[in-house]
Amino acid sequence: MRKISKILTFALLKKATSMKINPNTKTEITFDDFKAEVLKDYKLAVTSRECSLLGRREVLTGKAKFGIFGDGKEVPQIAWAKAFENGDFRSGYYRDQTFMMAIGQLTIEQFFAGLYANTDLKEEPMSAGRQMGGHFSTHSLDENGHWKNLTQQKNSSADISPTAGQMPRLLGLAQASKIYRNVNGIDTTNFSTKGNEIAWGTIGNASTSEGVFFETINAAGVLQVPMVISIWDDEYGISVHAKHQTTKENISEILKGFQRDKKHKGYEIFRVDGWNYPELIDIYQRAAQISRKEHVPVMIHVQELTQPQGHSTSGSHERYKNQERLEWEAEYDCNVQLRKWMISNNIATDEELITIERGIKKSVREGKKAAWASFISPILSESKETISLLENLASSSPNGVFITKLKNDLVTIDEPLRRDLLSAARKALRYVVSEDSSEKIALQNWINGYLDTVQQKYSSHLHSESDLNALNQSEVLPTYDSNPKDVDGRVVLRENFDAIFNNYPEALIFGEDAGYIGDVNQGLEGLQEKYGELRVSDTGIREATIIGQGIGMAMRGLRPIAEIQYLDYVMYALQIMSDDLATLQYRTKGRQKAPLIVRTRGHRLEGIWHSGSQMGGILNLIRGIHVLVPRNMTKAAGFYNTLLESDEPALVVECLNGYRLKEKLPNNIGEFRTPIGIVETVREGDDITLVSYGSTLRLVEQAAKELQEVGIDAEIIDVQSLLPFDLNHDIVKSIAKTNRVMVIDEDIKGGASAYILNEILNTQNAFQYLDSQPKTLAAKPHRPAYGTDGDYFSKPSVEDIFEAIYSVMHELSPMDFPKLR
Ligand SMILES: Cc1ncc(C[n+]2csc(CCOP(=O)(O)OP(=O)(O)O)c2C)c(N)n1
Ligand SMILES: [Mg+2]
Repeated sequence: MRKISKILTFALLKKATSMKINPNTKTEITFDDFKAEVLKDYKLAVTSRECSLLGRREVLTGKAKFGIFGDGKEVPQIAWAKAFENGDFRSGYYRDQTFMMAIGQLTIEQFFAGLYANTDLKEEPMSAGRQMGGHFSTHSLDENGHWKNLTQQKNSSADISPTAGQMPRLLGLAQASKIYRNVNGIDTTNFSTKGNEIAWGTIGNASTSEGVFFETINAAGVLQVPMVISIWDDEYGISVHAKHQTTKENISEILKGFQRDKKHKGYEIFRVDGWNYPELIDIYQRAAQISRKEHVPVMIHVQELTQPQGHSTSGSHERYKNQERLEWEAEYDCNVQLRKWMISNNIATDEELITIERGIKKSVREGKKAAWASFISPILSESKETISLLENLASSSPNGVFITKLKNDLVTIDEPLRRDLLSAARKALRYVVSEDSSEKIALQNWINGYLDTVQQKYSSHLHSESDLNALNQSEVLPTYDSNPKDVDGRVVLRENFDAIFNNYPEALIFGEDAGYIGDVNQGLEGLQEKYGELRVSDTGIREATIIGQGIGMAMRGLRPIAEIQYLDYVMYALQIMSDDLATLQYRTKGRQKAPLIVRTRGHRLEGIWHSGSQMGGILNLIRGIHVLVPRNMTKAAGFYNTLLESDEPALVVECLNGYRLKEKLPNNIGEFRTPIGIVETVREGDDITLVSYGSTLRLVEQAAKELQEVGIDAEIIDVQSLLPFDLNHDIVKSIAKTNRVMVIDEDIKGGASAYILNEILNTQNAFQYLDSQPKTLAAKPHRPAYGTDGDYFSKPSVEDIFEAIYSVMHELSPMDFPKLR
């Protein structure tokens, strides 16, 4: 009875809040109301379970490719959903289908549409078939890519598959509430009601072994943000038992030190059995209250959960769970326990529940059928079209029998995929390659049109397609007084950041040493004092969660600038940039965005870990994020100004050795904008085109001066923006004039220089203009050694650049340019 009275208290509260009555007002509710609420919960638990069971069958019979489901975790998710309010955010993983159903964001049909990979966003709103089922999201953006009002809906950030990858972002989603509550002047309309929103995380027990889990837990404790993390503990991570995963086999036990006490801020930690419905409801209510009101992080360790069908469709758990465990799981299955509890508390009889369960089985089957029909029917009608085109072609071609065979093969496929249609149509064209007919033209047109449409279903939205995308931002040149001041480069940056924080109340910057001392190179000097510790902040040394803070806050309408102290340490953050930030627009088909600016500094300085230029790796891994490599601080400041007007994420690499170099101070600070994807010709010449970027560019400029002295006239192009690359194809225009090209950088050979050369040769078709072999000049394959000589013998020097270019000219004209050595 104690437990029931807690539930009644909860139900009272819920009624009171949903009726917008002061929750303190006592409102009588009847046992019938209470019963109805529990029955509703049970129905949802059974519906979700039926989806899992039927989902698995859909995979085993071949209709879907892979399935990973939320069976065995239904009841805690229902308890959680009761505490989840409008404006709140989820950052979770593939077990959360019941929760998504409970907040009204996943229907039976949508569940199956996800399994079938329906590419229609209306049918499959999670990712339009881009992600495997079980990866959930809600729409933060409308069809134009503009913010919806997130305070009036229940939100889920889009899941990713890497275990614990949801954790860094969770931190930022929670921190946004803290910013909205405490920073004045931000327009909160679409994003926050006084910072009352909780960011709710979920993670599997085994995934807590990941480094980013611990990093996030620590950071949220330090930051004191409204984050509630639920650990779904079923003792396993696929086949690997907790004894191999977690010290003492118990995550909340070992995290006890995070518990807050009278002297220290920290976490509130709860432990609860996942089959205990009343207890779960009580704990989730308490967790929400603490976190929402006090902005205290909460951890809920939900133990004794099960996996009725094993981990996923790719194996059976009987292989690694013993009989005793399997029997225990059958008994402590949370749905089974809820059912028992209902009967013993006179909420329903066994017979009533059997009737309910039967009804649910039927409706899930119907939902599944409807989902399949809406998946297959457009393809069937496209298939009819293909078949008729092939029939027409066959009847008009001497090779008709072969085409008819292709057509007949297609006809025999009852449930064709688009690949089947295209494959047949494209093969058929080969039989009529030397024929002329209107039927052939019709098929060609159909293939081209179909490819255009279908390709988009898979390839759109790598970047923002809204009117705010970065490429829509036009250039504004810096302007200068007649006698401009020469200042250190870092002063240009600092003045510009000052203007940014002044102009954009929602902008904030954080990173190691970014706060109190104003970053290691003083680009933020004095700005914490001016804008406060919440907007210009120091963080712990934890690159992955610095990025996570940025992703989460950007997803809630803020404009974070996450600082990674040195380019070399982007490596710690690269996984989350690659898996989460870079894929966000793509994996939601443009329904979520995180316009995060990642600021870092790199290239030549000293030693292995302070002069990295691992651009090739970065370029390969973060497609979806713009990669900008300004040659000086004015260019860098211009990039920040452009990015803040756009809705896209970017990595800006400032030149580490450029902060003390003199630059003229523009008089339109905060306003000038460096365009993205546009190269700049910094020196004109006729003999060879030199393509470079960042710190190396200064060396190339020096070499060009020296080359001029021996009669070689080099044109220099600063790429500035590696991703996107030279959208106007200006480099090929230069090569058309010089007929020679060399790409020079300080990455290893085969890294960014190879990427650049590929763009020049394959995208810009420069080969037709070349009179000499196109060349790259890059660094040695080892890491750069320390010291001036270390640099000289590791990366291209002015002499290396000079000689490389000279030797191209020597090959061309040995008489004019005799061998140097
Ligand atoms: C980084 C990474 N490593 C490995 C995997 C493969 N994998 C997927 S789920 C999983 C087990 C996760 O177990 P747990 O966190 O306990 O969640 P559960 O599935 O038990 O709910 C593994 C190893 C992955 N997705 N990501
Ligand atoms: Mg597990």
